[in-house]
Amino acid sequence: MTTPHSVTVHAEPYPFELSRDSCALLLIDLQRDFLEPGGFGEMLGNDVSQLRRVIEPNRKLLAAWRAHDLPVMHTREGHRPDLSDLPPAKKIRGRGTTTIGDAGPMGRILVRGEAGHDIIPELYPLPSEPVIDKPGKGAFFATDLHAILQNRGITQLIVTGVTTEVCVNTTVREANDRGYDCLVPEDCVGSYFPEFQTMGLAMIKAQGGIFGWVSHSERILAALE
Ligand code: TIU
Repeated sequence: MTTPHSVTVHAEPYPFELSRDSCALLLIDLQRDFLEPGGFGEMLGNDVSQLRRVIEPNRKLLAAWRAHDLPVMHTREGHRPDLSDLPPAKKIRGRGTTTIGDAGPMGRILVRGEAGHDIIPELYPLPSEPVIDKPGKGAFFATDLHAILQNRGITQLIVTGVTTEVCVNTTVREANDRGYDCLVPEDCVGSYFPEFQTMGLAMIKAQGGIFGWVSHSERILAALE
């Protein structure tokens, strides 16, 4: 629906009516352990350059959201230092020699308060921007994100971050089931695997936008200006 405070963003499968009054930018898990050389992601053999290309477009989108005084929220995947919120199945998954909670290259892996768990400096949250600490892949599971969004009257989410097929996709699906409209700018989400990047985006916009819309940060910025 077009309103006086809405702008039209060119998107697939059809244009997205972005309401300035009710649209938050949600940045998913842009954490040092996933993106930085020498972090946990790279230790597992992943090519972090596939994720690092999202930093600059996210920086521009974040700057625009802040300049327009629109709501911004961040998430981090991680666990309590005593690991009491870490499911045993998640702890042993992958059969790795080093797993969540163990000492890693930037502190204990995916443990809150450790250096590698924190958000990269390029996209660091302002004190006024809520940071949602989540124990799962989806940002709604076992967090207060839904309550915060409802309290602020937010019904639309621009979802960015990493990784496209894991935490971004899970969050978009969770948001969709809770009634939110989600728009994913393709240049602002990243996967270690190019084929998952392509299919992760294709799944969102398939079947008439089964989970949401896909666009590009430049199209969102053009609509806002
Ligand atoms: N944030 C997020 O996607 N966490 C992951 O574990 N992603 C992987 O791709 N492994």
